[in-house]
Amino acid sequence: TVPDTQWAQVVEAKGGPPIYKEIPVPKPGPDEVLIKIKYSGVCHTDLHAMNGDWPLPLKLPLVGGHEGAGVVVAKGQLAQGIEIGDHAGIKWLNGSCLACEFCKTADEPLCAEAQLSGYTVDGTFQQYAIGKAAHVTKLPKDLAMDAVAPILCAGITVYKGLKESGAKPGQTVAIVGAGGGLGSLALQYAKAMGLRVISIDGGDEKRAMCEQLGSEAYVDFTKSKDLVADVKAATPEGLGAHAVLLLAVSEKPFQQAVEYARPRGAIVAIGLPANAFLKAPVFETVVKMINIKGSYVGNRQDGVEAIDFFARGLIKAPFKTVPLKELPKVFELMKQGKIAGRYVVEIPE
Ligand code: 8ID
Ligand code: ZN
Ligand code: ZN
Repeated sequence: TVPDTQWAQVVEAKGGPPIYKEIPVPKPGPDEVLIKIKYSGVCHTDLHAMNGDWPLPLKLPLVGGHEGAGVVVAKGQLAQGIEIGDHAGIKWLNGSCLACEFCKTADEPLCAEAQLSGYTVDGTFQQYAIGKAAHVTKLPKDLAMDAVAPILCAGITVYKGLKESGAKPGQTVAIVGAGGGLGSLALQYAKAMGLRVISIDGGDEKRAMCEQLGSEAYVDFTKSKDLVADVKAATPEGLGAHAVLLLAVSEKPFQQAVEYARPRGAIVAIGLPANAFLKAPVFETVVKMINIKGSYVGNRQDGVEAIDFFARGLIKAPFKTVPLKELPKVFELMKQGKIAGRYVVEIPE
């Protein structure tokens, strides 16, 4: 049976920290399910949310978290396609109208009415979380819930970003921020999709992780004297990368990527550093026919496909697990850029 109260990490004011406290268990509406969360990944987006980094209004007080894996324990009368006892994941996109042009054409992340887990509605840093039945991702029961949790945002997002890049098997993708949560998964998806990877990040711990995950080269942005030359030198014939995935929480790479993209290359902006701008020289962008675009999470089918890659054993990214209580420590490490891969919080029983 579902209790009336539960433990949660609650952001009560902009800037945080989250407060570990007891709050009421929410009740699912007609088209919603209630999920008992077992594990939740910690995405840098959760830190941006707490700090109010973006020009998008935030719910306060807020339970953050949007990479939650658990078990369905209650559902509304109109919740279809999912049953009590099913394993399911809550993603960043908690719900959308399902009726607008974007929803009707499989672009539901672009829906003007989109509800966002751990941002406009409470998320997965609590024992019981709500998701719209149409948007939660069913998880095969044999999947480890700790390892699968980061797929629900980081995995889906980088998988979609790689598809949006148009890079083809055998081509080279430069992953900027490869040592972080999205980056470590991007490396795995890229490899599974037949791409060759150059990693860009800082420090030897991240170097070791990237190489272990199959990166062909690692350029350390904290040490390189000429980052553009070093990245180009690592690409076939020194011509530059066919695709660049920008995952860093820093503006500089967003203003540099055109220089090491190959002619006809694609630059996909995914990271969301506060107050940052993309900048590119018009001349080089034109004469190299560079394609610059943004990519935002993924639709429901991207979620199904990203989980399927994981279920087939193709995605094995490192993660560390700590109890939900220790979320503030994870945010502290994240702020300092000290996390190689992902942290997952274990939600108490
Ligand atoms: O749908 C989307 N577009 C989406 C979905 C999910 C997350 C966007 N995001 C955004 C997050 O909000 C965040 O801004 O993607 C960004 C990365 O999220 P993350 O992977 O969860 O963050 P992280 O684990 O802290 O990794 C960031 C990495 O960037 C490196 C850091 O060292 C770290 O490993 N980095 C930085 I900061 N500056 C760099 C630089 N100049 C850099 N790497 C290379 N060059
Ligand atoms: Zn996220
Ligand atoms: Zn819509």
